[in-house]
Amino acid sequence: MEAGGEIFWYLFDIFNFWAAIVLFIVLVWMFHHSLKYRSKDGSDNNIDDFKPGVFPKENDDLKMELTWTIVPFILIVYLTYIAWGPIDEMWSADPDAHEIYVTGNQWYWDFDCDPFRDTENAPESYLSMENRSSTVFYNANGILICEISTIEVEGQIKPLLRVKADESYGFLLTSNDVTHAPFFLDWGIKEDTQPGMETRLYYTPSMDEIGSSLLMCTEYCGKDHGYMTAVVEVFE
Ligand SMILES: [Cu+2]
Repeated sequence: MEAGGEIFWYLFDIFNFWAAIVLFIVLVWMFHHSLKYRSKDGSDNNIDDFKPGVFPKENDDLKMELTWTIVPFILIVYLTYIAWGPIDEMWSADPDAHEIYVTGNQWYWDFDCDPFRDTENAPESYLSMENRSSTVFYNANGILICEISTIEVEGQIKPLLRVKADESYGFLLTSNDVTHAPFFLDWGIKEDTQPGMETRLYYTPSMDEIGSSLLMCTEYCGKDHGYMTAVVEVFE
């Protein structure tokens, strides 16, 4: 399974590309100057006659100062701008997404597959469904979309959330006590959960992400924060 999704790898490549270019320029500059301006044995090593605390005005170069201020500034603004891409993607509401409720508690996660749990105007056909449940959801064609159970991880029972590849999901997040933050480790997305407030996260797991991965709490929430994990499984 390849973690992170398409947009993550796109950013990873661009950041590496610019990091390599900046590193190359810095190294060439550094070695060139280290060798070119090296003092020779026996030569006067204060050839420019520098005095402590006095800036040598004749060495001033406004053009150069502006260049090394403006060029990195433009690069940083550009990288910051494209880094918003994943945030934009995971916050873009998809009206057709299957909704899954996620509630943080000290110190466990509650998942709920019932897409109309908190909605009074759920369609009549849905409310009358016999097999309506908070732990399993089938779409109108009877295809399994969401399933919640438990799994044993290193001797502890953890929640297991199963979702289908290539289906769009909207995670509706809240908390019953303090701030938590589910981090879908292999999808590279996370968002805070707040008591009395609903936050959202949208994601479509791909076929490349079939398999199990970890969900961790990434907002320190007390004694057992480190054990506040769950398993997320993407199936075909
Ligand atoms: Cu926590």
